[in-house]
Amino acid sequence: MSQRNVGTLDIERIRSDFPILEREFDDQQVVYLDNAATTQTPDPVIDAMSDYYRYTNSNVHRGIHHLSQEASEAYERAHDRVAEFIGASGGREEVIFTKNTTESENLVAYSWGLNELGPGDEVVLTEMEHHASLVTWQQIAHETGAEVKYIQIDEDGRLDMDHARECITDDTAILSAVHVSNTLGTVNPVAKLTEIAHKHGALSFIDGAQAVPNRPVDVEEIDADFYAFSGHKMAGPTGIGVLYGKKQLLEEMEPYLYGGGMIRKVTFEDSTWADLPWKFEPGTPPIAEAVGLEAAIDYLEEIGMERVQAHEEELAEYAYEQLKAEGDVEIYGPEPGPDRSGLVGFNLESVHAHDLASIMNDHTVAVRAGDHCTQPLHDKLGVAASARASFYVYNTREEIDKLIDAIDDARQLFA
Ligand code: 7TS
Repeated sequence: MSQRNVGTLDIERIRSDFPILEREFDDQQVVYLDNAATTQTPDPVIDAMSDYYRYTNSNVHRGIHHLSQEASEAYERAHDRVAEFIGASGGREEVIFTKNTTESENLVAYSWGLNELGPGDEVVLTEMEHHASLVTWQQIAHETGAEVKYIQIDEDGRLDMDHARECITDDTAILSAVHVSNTLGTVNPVAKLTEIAHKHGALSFIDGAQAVPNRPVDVEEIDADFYAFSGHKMAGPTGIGVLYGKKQLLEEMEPYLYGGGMIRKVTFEDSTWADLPWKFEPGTPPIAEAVGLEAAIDYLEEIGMERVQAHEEELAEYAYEQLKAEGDVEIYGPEPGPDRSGLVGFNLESVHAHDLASIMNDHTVAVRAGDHCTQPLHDKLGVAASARASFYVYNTREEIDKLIDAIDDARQLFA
């Protein structure tokens, strides 16, 4: 990639790395504003993965032959690269590759939660949790007799921190909080929440699926015990997610998936486990995806995570202002500022979110409509669904103008 502009992003250069953005439907170029669901993949990531399949493909776990050694090295190195990217000083031992954020949540819930929780224990979530965390902890609580509590949100879609202090008590075993809400765009004070949890001897699990893609994240600054995210939301491939965990905790935890690759010694009677992180990575892992994730990190770091964040915040602010100026659009989440990320959830008064998304699709504007896997939060907002525009490094103000045109069209059609 060429040298980028300092301060702002060289958007044309970046867009040229994403061939999919040139796609047209009905002679209109696609306007992709569904990045919170999944981001697009730049050429360097696609190339890294296709080169892997062309020239290196082999199974890992340190086979004797050259190809397996090369594949193993690439796979292991990707763990180091992720550790460095999120500030995990324990290196690869603190980075487990999973399928996605959801699996990372399940790993901790089953491996730690099922063994550690019992009646009298409390799991504290927020009202803005994604189902990945909410449903998972709910089920573990049902199975163990633990109780789930929710930190409320205020009218602006921020966490009520006084309520957080009430909810987190000495009975709290774990706090599981979303770093950035995929529905409200709220950026939560996860370091503060973690500090409160730790004061009460509880662990903290942070869902960073919507944070790691668009802002610098340092898991040790947050002091999170666990932190999870997905490759496909950060210019990387599907099929790979990350669970960061503090080494000592991971060492103490039992695996919850068993099989080859995660063992040290197996007899007919019993088995012992491999070292971290392999203890939690049974079977053939996502090797090409790990190579792709490393390439995605290289790509984002070359742009600079501060600039990724600044670009998204600028677009979110522009979208927020434009939507507000419409007069009949209800916008969810905080006003633009440091605690709002690069996505905007909204509803047009007279039009159902699904109809709105369908009209937008007629304009080749891709947004998401639905409950965004936050049904209880939508219940609280008093709506069944919302529309959501979410931005990434390649989006422009002109694309937001097209979103607004589509809204104007929808209003006329349904008037
Ligand atoms: N946590 C948050 C905050 C998310 O936004 C998502 C996905 C997940 C967890 C689960 O990630 P996965 O990679 O395991 O699927 N969110 C969305 C969304 O907002 N629209 O589609 C997926």
